[in-house]
Amino acid sequence: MLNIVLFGPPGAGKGTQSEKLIEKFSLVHLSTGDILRGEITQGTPLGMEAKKLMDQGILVPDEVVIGMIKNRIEANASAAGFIFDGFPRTIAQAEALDTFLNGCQTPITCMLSLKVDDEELSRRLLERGKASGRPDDQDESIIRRRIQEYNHKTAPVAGFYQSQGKLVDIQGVGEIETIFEALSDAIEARA
Ligand code: B4P
Repeated sequence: MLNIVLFGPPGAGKGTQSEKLIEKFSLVHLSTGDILRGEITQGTPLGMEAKKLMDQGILVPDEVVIGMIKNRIEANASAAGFIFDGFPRTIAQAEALDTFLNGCQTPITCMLSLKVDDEELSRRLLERGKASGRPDDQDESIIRRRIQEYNHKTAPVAGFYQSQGKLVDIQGVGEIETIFEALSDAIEARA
């Protein structure tokens, strides 16, 4: 079973590359950002609470996203594997995921970390914001807040997987297809 964590700052290309990787490796895509936006669209109480934080560029509480991910893994028990996109985003989330997957005897295979500089991230997100209507992509101060949240709470998660020998850095600037090939090679080397 392949369990891949696709990691990187907001706008690094996680969603873009996940779409291609799930097709190539027949994996189930679990994006906490997409799941939360689904809750917002449906107007659920969880979605309403999450929206207040997401619109400001702040992370949603750990217990909310951990519960969502566990439910989705259990609902896809016969999957060939998962791509975790935008999760884990804190050390607490990473520890909870490890405990859960080790209990199922299906540990994380590797973390693929997309490296993109802050200037390029802002450019991509503002560009996406023009078409997507996502409130968190339309304002430079909110984008800066998201990158700050990443540097403060999420970047240390790379060290968590590095200490297990599972971290692989991938250049995230360049042609989408070239980055996809580098990610695919890294997965095949560990499959
Ligand atoms: P996400 O939905 O995960 O948002 P993201 O990080 O901005 O998306 P992503 O990184 O996948 O976008 P992509 O680069 O593919 O999270 C949104 C919010 O939800 C968070 O701020 C937080 O509040 C909350 N949340 C989610 N998960 C959480 C968790 N686990 N814990 C707590 N809170 C959580 O795309 C960006 C743009 O770049 C696209 O337009 C794309 O076309 C473009 N692009 C991609 N690759 C490119 C390339 N190589 N060259 C040029 N452009 C490229």
